[in-house]
Amino acid sequence: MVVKVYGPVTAGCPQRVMTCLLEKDVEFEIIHVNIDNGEHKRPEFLLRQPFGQVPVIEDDDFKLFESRAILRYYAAKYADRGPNLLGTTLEERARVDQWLEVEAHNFNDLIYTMVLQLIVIPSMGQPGDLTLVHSCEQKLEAVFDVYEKQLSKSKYLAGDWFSLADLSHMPALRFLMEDAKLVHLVKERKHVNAWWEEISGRLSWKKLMKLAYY
Ligand SMILES: N[C@@H](CCC(=O)N[C@@H](CS)C(=O)NCC(=O)O)C(=O)O
Repeated sequence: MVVKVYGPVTAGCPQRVMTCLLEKDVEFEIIHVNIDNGEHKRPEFLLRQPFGQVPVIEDDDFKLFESRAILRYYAAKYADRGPNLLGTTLEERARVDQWLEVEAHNFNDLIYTMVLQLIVIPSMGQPGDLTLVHSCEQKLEAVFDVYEKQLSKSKYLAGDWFSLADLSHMPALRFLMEDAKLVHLVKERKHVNAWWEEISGRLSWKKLMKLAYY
C-alpha cells in the first residue's frame, strides 16, 4: 500500500516527512492540500488534522498527524531498512529525542515566525513585521552558537551518525540558505556550515528538491 502524504510538497513540515520516507525507501503519494486557499481549514480536512495543519499521513487504515511523530513512526517501523535514524541504545535514542525537542522548540518556532513575516504575510499583500524578524534573527544567532559547539564535538547533532535530529532541521535550514540576508547564520559558522553541506548532499534531500522545485 502506497503511503499518502497530505500537504504541499513545498511546505516545510510535509517536506520533513517526505525526506524520512525517501531515506527509508518507502513509496508515497503526495495529496496536494491548497493551503493558500484555506483547504486545510475546511471540515473535510479537519477530520484528518483537527488543528487544520499539514502534514497528515494515511498508511492503509492508519492515520497520523504531527510531522515529528510521523518521523518517529517510520524510523521505527522500518528500523531494519536504510539508515538507522533513531539510534540503537537507550542513550542514543534519548540524544536523538533531545535534539528533536531542540529543533521543535528552540529552532523551528523562530524560523516559522520569519517565514510568516517574510513570505506568507507579504504574499497576502501586507508588509511583514521586520522588527520581529530581526529579533528572531538575534535569537537564532544564540541557538546556532550552541549548534556550532555541539557540531565541533560530533559530526551530526546526536552523534557521529545521521539521525532524525538532523533530518528534522532540513526544510527550515533550506529557507535560511535561500535568503541572502539570513544565509550568514549558517555560512559564518564552520561546523554548522559543514553539517548543512553534508546533510543537504544526501540522496533523499536531492530527490525531494527535484520533486518540489524542478
Ligand atoms: N507541529 C505541526 C506543525 C504543522 C505546521 O505548522 N504546518 C504548517 C506547514 S509547514 C501549516 O499547516 N501551516 C498552515 C497553518 O498553520 O494554517 C507538525 O509538525 O506537523
